[in-house]
Amino acid sequence: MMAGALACLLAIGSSFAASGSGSSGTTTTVPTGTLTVDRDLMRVGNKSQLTWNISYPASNVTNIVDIITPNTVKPKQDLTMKVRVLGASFQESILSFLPVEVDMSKNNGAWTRIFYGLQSAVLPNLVLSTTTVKKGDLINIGGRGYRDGGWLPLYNTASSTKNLVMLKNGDTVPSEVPALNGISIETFLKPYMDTTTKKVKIGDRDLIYLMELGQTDPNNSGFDLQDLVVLVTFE
Ligand SMILES: [Ca+2]
Repeated sequence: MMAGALACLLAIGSSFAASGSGSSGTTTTVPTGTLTVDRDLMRVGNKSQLTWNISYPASNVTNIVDIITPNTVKPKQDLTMKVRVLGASFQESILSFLPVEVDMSKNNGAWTRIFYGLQSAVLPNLVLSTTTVKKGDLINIGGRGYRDGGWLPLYNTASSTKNLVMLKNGDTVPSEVPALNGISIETFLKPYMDTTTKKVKIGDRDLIYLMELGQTDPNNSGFDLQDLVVLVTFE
């Protein structure tokens, strides 16, 4: 009886190990956990109680990159980084859009422009930048808007600011984003937010950057973190 139970446990353990290591690449970790039996010895005819406690590895972008506070990305391995702009809804009025810029910096070097233009120039499926990043590189993303003849501040992941929020799959959408009430969320943001659970819906190798370009006061109704939205994917 006891020998049969043990053989069963070993078989379960090895099948978990096989599926864990074979799924995708080198970063997947094997599920871990414990199976316990409620007694060491048993008479024939009695039943034992098995307790299961298994943790499956979270499929998450932090398996392949570290996040250095505030929001600098540091790859754990060599990767290809692709940048898309999902939306650039920086507006002067309801009908008049203003230009925005998206910049990238590697290893604290100069900012390089990835995108410049209006919402009408945004093609969310188009990869605007494909960059090879190496293990240990420091990757920062920034954005700014152009208004009244000049550039507003460049909000970026290297400095602490409420104007830029970087989120991964499953993160809770910040309360400033109108996804929380589901009314004034921008159409371009809808596919990436679950308005019921208030969580981010992106791939497990993606990061989404939400930027407020025009307002500086989070309590202002115009502070909605959807003036500029960028999606970064690591492959
Ligand atoms: Ca805004």
